[in-house]
Amino acid sequence: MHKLRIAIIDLTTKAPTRTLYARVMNANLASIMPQAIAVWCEEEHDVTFVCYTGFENLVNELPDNLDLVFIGAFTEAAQLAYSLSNLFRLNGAVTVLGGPHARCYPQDARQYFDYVLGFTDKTVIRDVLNDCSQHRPIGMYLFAKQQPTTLPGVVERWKFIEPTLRKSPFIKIVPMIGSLGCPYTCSFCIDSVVPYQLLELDVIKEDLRFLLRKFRRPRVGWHDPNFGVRFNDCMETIEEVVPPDSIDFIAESSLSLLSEPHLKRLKRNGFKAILPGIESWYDMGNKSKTGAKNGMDKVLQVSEHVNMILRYIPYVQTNFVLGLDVDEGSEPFDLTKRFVDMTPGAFPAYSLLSAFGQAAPLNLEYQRANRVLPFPFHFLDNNHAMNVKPKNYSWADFYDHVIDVTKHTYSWRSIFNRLRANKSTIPRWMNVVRAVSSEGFGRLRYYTELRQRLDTDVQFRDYFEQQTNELPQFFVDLIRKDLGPLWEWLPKGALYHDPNAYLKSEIDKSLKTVGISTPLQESI
Ligand code: B12
Ligand code: SF4
Repeated sequence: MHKLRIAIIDLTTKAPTRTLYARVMNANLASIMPQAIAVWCEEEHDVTFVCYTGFENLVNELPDNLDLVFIGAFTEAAQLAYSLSNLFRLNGAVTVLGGPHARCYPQDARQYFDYVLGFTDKTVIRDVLNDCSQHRPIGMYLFAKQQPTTLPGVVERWKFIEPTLRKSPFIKIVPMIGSLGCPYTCSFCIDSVVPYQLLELDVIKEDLRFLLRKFRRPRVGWHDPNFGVRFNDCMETIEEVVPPDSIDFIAESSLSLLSEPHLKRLKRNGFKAILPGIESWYDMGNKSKTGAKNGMDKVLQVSEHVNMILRYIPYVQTNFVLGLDVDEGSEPFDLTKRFVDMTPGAFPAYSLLSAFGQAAPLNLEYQRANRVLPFPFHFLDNNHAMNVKPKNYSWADFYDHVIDVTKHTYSWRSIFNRLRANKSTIPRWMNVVRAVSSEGFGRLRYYTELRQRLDTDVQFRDYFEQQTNELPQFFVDLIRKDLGPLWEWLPKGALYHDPNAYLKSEIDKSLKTVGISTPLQESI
């Protein structure tokens, strides 16, 4: 096989940007897989790797005679990825999409890429490299049967991590991963059906030793879907090679794993930020270790628990999902407000219920009930659109409640309470910045605008009520503005997708197993 000229692009943002927050943070959102794929490709080919943070001019940064371009994208970056694929294909390259968007919406992505990859291991990548040919108009969908059992560690990925972190002026977070999948089964989550597996502990040890040599005080962000499921194994690994509290660690973990003895050990080992998911006051009791407790009882228990976590870990972000089917009336929102008041040190992060294509089996239920709206992918970042019609609220009611809880959370009173409750400098000011930036004040402005339009803009309301599929001009204008010069490369039709593609592909699969040929056979 001749040497291929390969580009690998990791999209950490959905559009070009110039904001200060993006300058400071976007390089810290880099994914592990694009770096891993770069390691695998470089064994035999020429690789140019770019982590796109919204500031780069990709045409200038990449060679112009590329054979193959890999793009890693979240769904929010799908329109950006489609534009880039179009541009590279016109310049003669073959294109490959991987990452959350490819896993969730393969049917749609195949229209714009030659290959779309689901679970990806070295064999899948080798298959792409060996074939490396155009597949148009419909790309090939390739996937491994399961998550990879091994991934290149920091030492091997360093060549790609270093230039990425150079883009971040102050905070530099090295991405690491110790496990894949999750033993819990939260119905809305992409990992609810992926078996838990620990990755090689020896690789992790070697990586941690390496980072201690590279930095005076390294910062590591664990990308495990749920860090610490095999708690003793993870902590023993760290304790064996890292002197107490000499690396700052950040991790997403569930409340059920954060008992007081575990927190003492996390503190001793330098864990500085933890992001537990609370999700709902009426559901997911096993995850938060609240069992059958619901409503105010759960608020009391979780608040006490989070306040205890804050005695050991300086930065805590609590994650909530708004609009779940178990929610009804103002109570869930009022309870969240109570929680914010009772737990002033934690930063609450809200996600609007989103059905990311075929991420979770639960999405089939939404699609069967015709509750999934075709909002362009660009808005599917858990905030700019909720693509599942709420079960127990009208849209206007729902947004009234969302505005209410957002106002309360980012009020000056709550900002001040958070500032007072936190003692360390970075957490204190990080919380203030997040509240007054696009995340707090910005979202409030955006939700207020949506809410007003629901009253005043007929086309807008009809779209939300599924009376029309024609995208309101408001959304088209936002995407055009965000994409800037890349709008020109957005393929025709790429603002629209079939919100029920997952359901159709499942029906097709079941028809195939009984031997009936249907016009849907070309879909996955
Ligand atoms: C760690 C994590 C983060 C971290 C790190 C992000 C990062 N860049 O990797 C942080 C906290 C920064 C983060 C932020 C966000 N996240 Co997040 N995050 C996760 C989490 C928990 C684990 C993902 C992970 O790394 N898994 C380990 C890797 C190895 O496995 P994998 O993701 O399954 O990837 C496999 C394949 O997809 C493929 N692959 C992956 N990438 C690539 C790239 C290429 C080029 C190729 C070929 C293949 C490939 O190979 C892997 C092995 O099989 C998942 C939930 C979950 N349980 O998976 C959510 C998840 C990915 N996040 C999600 C979202 C929505 C977000 C945010 C938009 C949230 C927000 N509102 O800010 C931001 C976006 C950040 C950004 N643009 O970079 C969604 C994505 C849904 C979607 N379709 O887009 C998920 C699925 C959670 C959910 N809601 O269900 N996240
Ligand atoms: S605990 Fe977290 S990672 Fe595990 S299934 Fe639930 S939401 Fe997903």
